[in-house]
Amino acid sequence: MTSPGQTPAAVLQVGPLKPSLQDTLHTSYGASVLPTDPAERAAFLAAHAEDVTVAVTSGRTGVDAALIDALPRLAAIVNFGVGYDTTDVHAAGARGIAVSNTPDVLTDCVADTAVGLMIDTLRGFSASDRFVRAGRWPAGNYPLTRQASDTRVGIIGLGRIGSAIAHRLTAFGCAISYHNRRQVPDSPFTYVGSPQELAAGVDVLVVAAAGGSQTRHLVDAATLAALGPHGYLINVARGSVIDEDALVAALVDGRLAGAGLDVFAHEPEVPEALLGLDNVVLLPHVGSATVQTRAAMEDLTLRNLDSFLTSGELVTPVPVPSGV
Ligand code: 8YV
Repeated sequence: MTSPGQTPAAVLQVGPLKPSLQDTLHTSYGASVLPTDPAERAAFLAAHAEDVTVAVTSGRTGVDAALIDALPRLAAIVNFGVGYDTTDVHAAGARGIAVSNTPDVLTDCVADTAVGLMIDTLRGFSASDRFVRAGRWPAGNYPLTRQASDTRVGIIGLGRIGSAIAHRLTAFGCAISYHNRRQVPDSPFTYVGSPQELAAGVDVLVVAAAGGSQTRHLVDAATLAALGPHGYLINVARGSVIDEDALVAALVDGRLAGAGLDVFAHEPEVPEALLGLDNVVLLPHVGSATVQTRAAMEDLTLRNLDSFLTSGELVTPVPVPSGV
């Protein structure tokens, strides 16, 4: 069904979304779905490109420069997810296209995931669960693990999520330091000038920085070497922030004590070499994946869409570099 005043393809769904969100987009906004097959996509764009004014997407798919180019009347990109690194904000900015995301509503769940991953990785809960299920307990106790409380934790990216992680870990008696694009004014946590320097002084390095070209491989081989054979790496941000090849090599060679990873460089692919390692916890990008948080993200996505369609303003716009 199409709302009055909307052309059939005014709202375009780009990539898969939460099923209830897809249904609402289709039934209440008359949204079309951009085909994935190249020939079908070309035919769709030939017929409807002129009509599309708003694209709704997620961090998984995003709207790239080629698609922005192909949609001459596109005015807004509404992103389900706080991370929008798959959308080309420079191309959007150059055309004056506004972009929104879903900040705040997922902060608690992603921070919970980081802390849970950290404890699981250091204490080996997932691995010891496998140990019990494999019937290995009667043959002897599970090996001793690493205490999580009272560790020194370095956080890369002290934004909303990084700060929520820091506050949680403060209650665990952890000493928190951080590296960020800019030092955070009045932060109770210790600022360190580079990822490598941060890694050298902590037991656990937690990555909570935004993805994208500016943070690509911020955690490189040298930073992993600084973290060292007794150090642990936790990543709830984007796989691109870490040099994944260097990480896999360090874990396989025993140059890192362990890693807890919710995100990967080429999702849903996970490096084969990690699958057999018990000092690594692997999650399928579930940081925000609770019923409550995903409902809140869906609600905020629709509020952005409604607001843009009625007033031309987004509720939670992201900073888009201006083209002029
Ligand atoms: C979602 C996320 O899984 O918000 C983000 O940036 O990574 C997750 O909450 C993702 O956006 C869904 O595509």
